[in-house]
Amino acid sequence: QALKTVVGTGNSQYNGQVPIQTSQTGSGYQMLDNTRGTGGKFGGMAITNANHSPANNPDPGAIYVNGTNVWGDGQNYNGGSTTNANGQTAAVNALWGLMNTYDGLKNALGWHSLDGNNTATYIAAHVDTAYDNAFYDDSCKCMYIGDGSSFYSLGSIDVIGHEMSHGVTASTADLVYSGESGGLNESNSDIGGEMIEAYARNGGSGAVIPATGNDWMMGKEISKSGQPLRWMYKPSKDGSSPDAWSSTLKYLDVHYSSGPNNRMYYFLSQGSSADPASDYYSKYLVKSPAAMTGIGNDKAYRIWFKSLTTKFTSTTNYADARSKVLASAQELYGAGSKEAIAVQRAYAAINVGA
Ligand code: ASN
Ligand code: ZN
Repeated sequence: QALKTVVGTGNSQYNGQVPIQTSQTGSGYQMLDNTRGTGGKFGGMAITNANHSPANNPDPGAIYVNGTNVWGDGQNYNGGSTTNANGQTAAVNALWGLMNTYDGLKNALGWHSLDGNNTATYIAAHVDTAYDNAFYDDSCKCMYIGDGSSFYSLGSIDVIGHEMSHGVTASTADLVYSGESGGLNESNSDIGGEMIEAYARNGGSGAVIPATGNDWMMGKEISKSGQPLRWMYKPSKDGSSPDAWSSTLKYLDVHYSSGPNNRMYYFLSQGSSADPASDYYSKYLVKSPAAMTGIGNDKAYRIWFKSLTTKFTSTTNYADARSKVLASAQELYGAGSKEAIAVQRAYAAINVGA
């Protein structure tokens, strides 16, 4: 019997009741969305149950099934069954996140699934036990999310957008995951996570990335402490990430060397007037807050995404990124455009100049 695509109801943990695209089988429903992507392991975008298989040798398990098309209880996973309503909630988070990520990339950027060729991907929920991480695995072009211990279940929209963005990087620039290129790889995922957050928060449709809706903090929702994983607007708030480029940036963990580029992107989109106490006006080339007017999420992401997918190479560093992001802005908006000037100022503000 051919699977019928239907819209179910998910009780998500971070976004209330959400519509989710599922399939009707002979006996019930499954978390297979065969409207988004083709091929891959399941022939469509899917959520599976890793059921605590170890993160260092994970088994994605089978697609989630249910007797009705209402899923999850909206509560954080409490360590019990991975298949009852409480266990399904992580799967609801994952499917809603994936649907929005897929739609944002396709409708706004014209990019199909993670590889641009519309290859279907999947997320395996409940990997490992009380696991405080989520990750992308290029060998399966898929993602795994843990239940968290010091975090809540790792299924917030920015985390899923982050992991899926690793898949885009892997099939395009393939930025080496160490040194400055590794920082740019991580920053691209933080940027993607935030832009998808803005997209999802505004209804998850339309051909532009909305100007507002994201919080410029990675993982705020999954945090039990109230502290996000990373602050894009001021990376040094984490105590480890620098706010500006220096020659020693390349020695840091990639989740810290991402900081300056995250801040560059924040300035590019939002301008710097939101942070007037910053030392950047005096220290670097930006002369005044008014000089650093942002160009908004949509244009910033178009410029960045074009650079990642058509110009960056595996060894692109901060200086190379600057020249390529500037070239993208010039190609998209013109050589002397305000968008191109904003790119120059945003990089100058993190100590990366011509
Ligand atoms: N959640 C982490 C990330 O996507 C996993 C890792 O360290 N690669 O960056
Ligand atoms: Zn990452």
